[in-house]
Amino acid sequence: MEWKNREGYPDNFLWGAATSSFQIEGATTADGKGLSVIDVMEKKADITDFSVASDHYHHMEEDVALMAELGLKIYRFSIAWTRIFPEGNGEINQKGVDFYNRLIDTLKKYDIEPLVTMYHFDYPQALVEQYGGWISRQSIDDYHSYAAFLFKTFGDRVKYWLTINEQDHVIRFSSRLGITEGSYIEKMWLGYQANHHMCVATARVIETFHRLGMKGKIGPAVSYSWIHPSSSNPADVLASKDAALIKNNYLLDLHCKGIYSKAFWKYLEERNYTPKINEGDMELIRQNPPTMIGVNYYYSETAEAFSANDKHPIGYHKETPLPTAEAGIFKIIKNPQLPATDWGWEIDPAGLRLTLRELYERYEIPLIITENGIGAYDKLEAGDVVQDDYRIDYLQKHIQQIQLAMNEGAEVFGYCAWSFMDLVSARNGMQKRYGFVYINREEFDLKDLRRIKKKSFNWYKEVIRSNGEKVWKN
Ligand code: BGP
Repeated sequence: MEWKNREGYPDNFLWGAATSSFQIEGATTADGKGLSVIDVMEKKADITDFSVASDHYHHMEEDVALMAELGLKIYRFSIAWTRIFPEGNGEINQKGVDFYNRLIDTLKKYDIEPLVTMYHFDYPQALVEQYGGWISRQSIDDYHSYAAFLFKTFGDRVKYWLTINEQDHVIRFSSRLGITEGSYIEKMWLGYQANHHMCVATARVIETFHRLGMKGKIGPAVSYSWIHPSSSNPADVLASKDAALIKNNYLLDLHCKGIYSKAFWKYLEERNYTPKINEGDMELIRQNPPTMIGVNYYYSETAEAFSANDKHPIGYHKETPLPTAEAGIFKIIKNPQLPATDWGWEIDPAGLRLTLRELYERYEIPLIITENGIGAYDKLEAGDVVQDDYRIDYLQKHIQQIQLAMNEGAEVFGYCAWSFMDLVSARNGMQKRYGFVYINREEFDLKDLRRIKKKSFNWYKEVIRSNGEKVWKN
């Protein structure tokens, strides 16, 4: 719809930016930290010097001062489980606890609300070695003990908690579960078992959150790409709906409604992916829905129908990290209407508006955008200048669409751009930069790790100062 009148952002809207521990902290083995599955994986991949990342561990005060200069109201970061429990369970590492206490206190000093992700891909490697990690039910207890410790230790200052980041990605990238062997089908089945355990674990953690009388909000951070049909052919429309179910909606149906929808369960059955569900699991999940949903949105996708045939029977898939095709359901194709980033992610601000409306209409739970941004090959020019106009353009158009979705009834209470500073991309090393702050290093040449404000830094500062009005002006 187009509107004659536009309502502004509410005064208490939480303008923010996000990062995650393994992507910025570095210091992967400092002060007693244990190894995570990501540490092990990145070491093998060897595409960047990951052990230093943006060296936030040693620049924390300087980085938070820059956040304050930017005017952030909220900062999303994750706690590295293995800094707190190096083995995933058992002994606590006080130095890890001290680091996050310092970070939270520094944020509070500047009146920046901490938004804590408890687990952002960096699962303790030791738990994989002890019992297979998330594929064992034991994982539920260990995640719960870790989360309860965080509530008791930091809950006096932290109001907003994200349980698990992008659970769907964790199960589809089997290396993030610590699984290195097995066929695609075996890995998918294990993934859905892990997925079930994560849902039960999340519900237990939310139950404890309420039992401890914690103030604030809690919920998962999900990745969501809006899925358009490739044409008005009803077969393509059905393909887009089914793709949305399998890639996105199944997970929030579980977290928010406590159900495996009928179509999704049949999908799992036909592929032999069905997880083992214990008595009481679904009831526990149903009784403990999240009180907020974190939305990570970068791009939309476009699906067309993909009929099963002899060559591609039902269950066929390409061996790609995320499903881009499943015979008998859908195939993701390029959308000729949309521009794309250097990595082929299709830029679609209206897709974010559609996502927010869809999620709020489906679940009626308050939303916060926990990631949104553009990865690019930024160039540092003479005089410490980074002219990232493409980033300003991307963020401006997305922030406009959020406001429109809110005008149309979606309850959104905050926005965290990805990312506050340059960090190691989850898949593409340091060359793919996202931040408002440039970190002066290359993949292996660590240079001086100097912090440099990009053009987008000053622009976003003005967005926050004007409570969003800036995005409607050039
Ligand atoms: C999300 C992750 C982030 C971040 C982002 C961008 O999936 O939650 O950690 O990395 O995607 O992805 P990438 O770094 O692969 O460009």
